Amino acid sequence: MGVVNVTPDSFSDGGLWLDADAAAARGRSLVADGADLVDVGGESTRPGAQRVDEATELERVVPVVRALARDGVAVSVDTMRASVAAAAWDAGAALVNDVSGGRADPDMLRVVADAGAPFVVMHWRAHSAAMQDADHTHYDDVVADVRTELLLQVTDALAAGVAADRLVVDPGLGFSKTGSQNWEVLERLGVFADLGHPLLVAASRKRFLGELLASHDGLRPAADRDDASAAVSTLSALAGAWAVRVHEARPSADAVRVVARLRGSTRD
Ligand code: PMM
Repeated sequence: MGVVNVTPDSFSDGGLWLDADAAAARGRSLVADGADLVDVGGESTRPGAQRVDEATELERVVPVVRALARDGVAVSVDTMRASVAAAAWDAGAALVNDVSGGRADPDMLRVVADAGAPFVVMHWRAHSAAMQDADHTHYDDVVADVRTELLLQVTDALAAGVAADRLVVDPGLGFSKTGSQNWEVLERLGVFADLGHPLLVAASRKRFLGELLASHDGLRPAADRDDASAAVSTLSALAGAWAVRVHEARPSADAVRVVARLRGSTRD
């Protein structure tokens, strides 16, 4: 899953793809580099980010989804808003990726269920402005607690009528998690791969990688975290992930192919 953030302020690629034509071109180039899906988002969820209004989000996302879908690209829409999910679905999106896993908008699960859309349920506790507060990053055991809370979100999605075979789960690296909590989740990814739904892992360019790679100049800048991101893609694939969400597709697409070859799911 390649990322196109149509935002001025995403930490990873903010401002690069604000123009719809540039964003669609970026999506096509991610596909050329090996992405099977392109994730289009119009709202930054970086820690501390304020919400964008609905009209702006629609204006950013829908033309890009439509252009890519028209070209035959499988598009996921990264949104917490039911109205944006519905408009993107109508414009040809193939999947709804909601970082709140149905928690932020009371209409989201119904819209997804009615559309019959595949749906990513990400572990989520709070909006970006508050998600890194001490009370939102407290866990007794981060892996066990995230698993329990994610299963509750899955239960709610099923109760709202989303079909079990349409659900993808995601532990939400960096969302209400400290750096060391992200590493604990990565160490035990198998717990999430065993939940009975495809697993999506989204570590690409995140701060905990910048911290790992920091030098005396400070954090490694976001755009220089792609090698480490591909390393996480390798370990995610080894742990049984269905997809990895990344900003540069080729290193991760190659890593996934290496793992698939070792696992015997591809042949020479
Ligand atoms: N992270 C971001 C955005 N969307 N979607 C899913 N499913 N999982 C994530 O962890 C996730 C996401 C934030 O990263 P970005 O600003 O680079 O897009």
